[in-house]
Amino acid sequence: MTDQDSKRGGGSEILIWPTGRLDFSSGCLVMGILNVTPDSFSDGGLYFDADRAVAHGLRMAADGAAIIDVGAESTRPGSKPVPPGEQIRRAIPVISALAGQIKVPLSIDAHDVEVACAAVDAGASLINDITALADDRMADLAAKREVAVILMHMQGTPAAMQANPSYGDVVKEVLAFLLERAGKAQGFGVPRERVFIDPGIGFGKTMEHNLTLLRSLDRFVATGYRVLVGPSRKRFIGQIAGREDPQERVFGTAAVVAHCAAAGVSVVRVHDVEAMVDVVKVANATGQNPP
Ligand code: HH2
Repeated sequence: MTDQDSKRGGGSEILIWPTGRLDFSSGCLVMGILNVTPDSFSDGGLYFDADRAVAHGLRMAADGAAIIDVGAESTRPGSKPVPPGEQIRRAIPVISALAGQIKVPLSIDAHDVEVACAAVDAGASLINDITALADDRMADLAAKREVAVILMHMQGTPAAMQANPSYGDVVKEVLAFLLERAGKAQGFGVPRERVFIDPGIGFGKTMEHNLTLLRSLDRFVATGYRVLVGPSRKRFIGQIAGREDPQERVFGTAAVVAHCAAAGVSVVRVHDVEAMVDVVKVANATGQNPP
């Protein structure tokens, strides 16, 4: 492991696993968001049609996304669960089509094991689980099917998580939870380097909690696990910049993305791939973790 690796966490610069490959040698990478939903908080309905979703996925790959994260259920504050069968109906045709056309690893944003399993069958190489393997069957699936996992912290459930988020020490509690779940993943047989941890910006967190976590990213990176952060167009950015419309939060998102890259984060999950690929390239070159 080089010095640079230890700063960014996760071990060797190129991660190769049976179902995917990611090259971290230049620093932070961009994950493009593909929401095949009618109601996501910032792009709901735009890619609900499968053909439009596939076209957007191809566009993001051409724009430099290193991973494309397909989600079929909005988890915005106040959202209600979407039945697994409906998520499968939305996501799987899109994953199958993209898997047949591009080499960019695909991830499934799901916490239902049925959905994740169908996505892996269709060609997904990462499972992005906002419940961080709450379901043992998800941990077993990830291990047996040799995919990578993204473990996100959330306090409560999307329906009520923003009602009254409360922590004693937010960084300590989020870190302890993620380390426990990373241990669970490894206990089921997912190799350590295939485990990503994510503080879960906006998931049961006030603006102050989000900012405290973002200011403490070095402590997440220091765990040695690769860190993923999903700040894109989120409400705290709107509150700081005075932008009500999520689509107007692109510059604010860029500031957070540059901060993440400089802090040693391995992957940022974003909507605006073309712009954020530029941001990350420049931040990688000028920040604490130059190529
Ligand atoms: N944020 C969202 C969804 N999935 N996954 C991870 N690992 N980290 C995140 O921060 C994260 C996530 C919410 O954003 P979005 O998908 O744009 O909205 P919606 O849930 O309304 O579809």
